[in-house]
Amino acid sequence: MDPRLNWLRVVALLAAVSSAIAAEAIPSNEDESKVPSYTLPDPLVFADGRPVQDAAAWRQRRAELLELYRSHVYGRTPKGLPRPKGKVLSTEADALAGVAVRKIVRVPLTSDPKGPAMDVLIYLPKSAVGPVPAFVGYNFNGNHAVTLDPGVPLARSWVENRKETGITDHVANERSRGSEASAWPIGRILARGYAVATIYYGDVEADFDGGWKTGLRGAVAKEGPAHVFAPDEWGAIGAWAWGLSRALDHLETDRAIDARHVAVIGHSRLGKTSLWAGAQDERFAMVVANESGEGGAALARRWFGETVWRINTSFPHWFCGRFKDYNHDVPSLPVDQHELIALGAPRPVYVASAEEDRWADPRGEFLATKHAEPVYALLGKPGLGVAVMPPVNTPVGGTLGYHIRTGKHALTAYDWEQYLDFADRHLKPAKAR
Ligand code: GTR
Repeated sequence: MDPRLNWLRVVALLAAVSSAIAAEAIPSNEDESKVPSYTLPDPLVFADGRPVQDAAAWRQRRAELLELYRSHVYGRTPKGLPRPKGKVLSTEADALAGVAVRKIVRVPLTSDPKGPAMDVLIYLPKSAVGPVPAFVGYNFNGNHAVTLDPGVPLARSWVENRKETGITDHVANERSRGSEASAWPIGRILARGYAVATIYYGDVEADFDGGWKTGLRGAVAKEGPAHVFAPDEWGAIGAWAWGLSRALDHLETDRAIDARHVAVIGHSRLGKTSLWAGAQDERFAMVVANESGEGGAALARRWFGETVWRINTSFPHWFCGRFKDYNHDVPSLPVDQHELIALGAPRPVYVASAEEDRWADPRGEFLATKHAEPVYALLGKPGLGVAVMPPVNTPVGGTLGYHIRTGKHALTAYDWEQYLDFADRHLKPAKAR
């Protein structure tokens, strides 16, 4: 036989083996003893090895890190996107049994009047005497799901079918009204002196692979739904993060809101989104990531809970194409998530976990926050103030905050109480506390 044929066989066999390895699932792990040793990239060392020794150098390193996140993890937001003004659709001076002012604002996301637009639901404490600090964040099921307030219209965009909401045809219905209210204790937030603004994330892009075709990313792509994404173009998290900044643009125009003191908050995939929004847009005065897990606050290099392979396989639309190159090679990622938290510096960032939410890797979330501390220290800010992970239900922190509470994966009243306390320390003038 022609010896070249044998060589061809060997090459073909090697190719088959390597693609089999590449396709191999990286299962989740919930055994701490199996977590491999790893070396984290140092946020205070430039890619070329120079140390970051002062605040001015940190600004440059910050730009370098943002660029790494854009090209390897979340993708790049297209330049020069239009930012049309929001339009107040309605104002109710006597909402929520008289304790709130409710506003509903439609913010177009493109210059096409028929293009995607998001509805921002705002509640302000009626008793406020001046502009109030605010929390802004996405909800999962529609603005009507965060409250029983009948004045909030049902979401107009595609919604997930869920048993709890009784939705079976991707169209919001009355039964789903209030279904997410436990994650949004609006009365309590207002009573503590904050406004709350929330948006249905599906207004920006429906959360499924292909949802982009009818969302913001499809609307701004030159070829529309026929667009083929380059490896560093934005994923859904990038698009959602962009929407949060557009919500802040609107809040800046509302005199009832102290727009210099707005916290961006999100749970789970929306916590990943709030971290990325806060990293890019320094107008957010505080960032809260509730149980944001893989691709959020959890260290990717720890093999615990969800893996990079797993998240890219289950949710191929969330991150940029290049992130998939790391499915089987996480140690080569040029960043890890402590650096995403550090991009919040010197602003307050709160990361939270839940004991039973092992999928999100609570220890990995704590450690990422801990490893962001050197950047805060360089900028003269206290970090967590603890050396080891605190016990459950014991919030800790200075400019970085952290807690792990008992219970499951959810945004709860307990979590909000900690965020409100943290916000009192960071977003309110001392005399107002
Ligand atoms: C899970 C996903 C997590 C987290 C969560 C959520 O299925 O694996 O990364 O984002 O969804 O958003 O609730």
